[in-house]
Amino acid sequence: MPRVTKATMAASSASVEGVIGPLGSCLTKLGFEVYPLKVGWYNSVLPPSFHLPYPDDALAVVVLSTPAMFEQAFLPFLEHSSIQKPSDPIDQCVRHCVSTAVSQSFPELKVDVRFDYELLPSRKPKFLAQTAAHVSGAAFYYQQSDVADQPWAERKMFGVCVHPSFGGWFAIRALLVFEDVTVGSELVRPDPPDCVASRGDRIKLLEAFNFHWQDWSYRDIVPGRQTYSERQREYFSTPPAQRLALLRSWGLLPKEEAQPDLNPHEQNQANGHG
Ligand code: B12
Repeated sequence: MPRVTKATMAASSASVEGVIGPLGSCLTKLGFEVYPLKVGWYNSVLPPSFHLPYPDDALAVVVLSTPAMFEQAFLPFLEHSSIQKPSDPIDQCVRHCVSTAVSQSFPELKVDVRFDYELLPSRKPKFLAQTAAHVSGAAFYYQQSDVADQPWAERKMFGVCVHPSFGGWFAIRALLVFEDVTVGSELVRPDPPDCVASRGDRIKLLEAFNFHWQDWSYRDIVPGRQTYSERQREYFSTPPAQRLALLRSWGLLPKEEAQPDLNPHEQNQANGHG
């Protein structure tokens, strides 16, 4: 396992590769992707109430789960770890994978690890996952304002990110901020691939995400290189309260595991973080 210390970080003049390399080598094989960004790119598109409290040139990394995460990380995690009540099993797996990768690769660095489901005391999300994915170049965030002559009158439409390889078959899981790592002009802000370019397709995407998200058609707005397996689809289409029973029926949990309390995102939607 490659380890990065403050000393090696200084020697490599805090290279982005010095962070992305070790993180990627831990997390890619588990079905995650990692994308670097500068805190300033994120803060510059958000109002102060959502800002990360770090300098503009601090390095951050956004972590996505791809369709492979379910088979490569989640199912093995269930076999080797015991699920802790009350939190969601996928959240526990992601936390385990990301925290292990960070502590093993960067034992001496201060890293602020924020997960998609975590809230601040103000009840705001700890980071806006879609904004982070967009400014890192990982996945274009299609928002209402990206549609000219909107057909929805005054209605608020939630935006959605589309990944160039996985369409909507992915999730945005975590943001890591490397407080000790300052990045200079070597990191250039990439434009995310605009894979839903026409007004008509953007309308179709936002309507699918807002009005029919349960049928998952928004995920197929562009053809994905890989989508969720049958088993993964069955898991995510099962209401969260019944997922432990499903895992038990697959023989992946001992019989006596109790039901989890659900996080607010899941309570509202009864759907989970698929
Ligand atoms: C709260 C929440 C919900 C709430 C409210 C939704 C919302 N968007 O507000 C509810 C419960 C309704 C919900 C539902 C769902 N959600 Co939800 N949800 C979240 C959560 C936790 C926070 C979103 C939030 O509060 N945003 C705050 C608002 C104000 O942000 P905003 O609208 O983006 O506005 C900001 C930007 O516009 C930015 N901005 C301004 N100008 C510019 C310019 C640029 C260029 C950029 C980039 C940004 C930018 O400034 C604004 C803030 O001032 C995120 C995870 C996370 N931590 O971010 C997941 C998340 C958005 N949800 C997700 C999903 C998939 C869903 C569901 C399909 C259910 C599911 N889990 O399968 C449904 C579908 C939505 C629907 N039709 O109801 C995914 C979306 C993935 C994607 N591909 O985009 C996320 C990212 C979770 C994840 N782990 O991947 N969700």
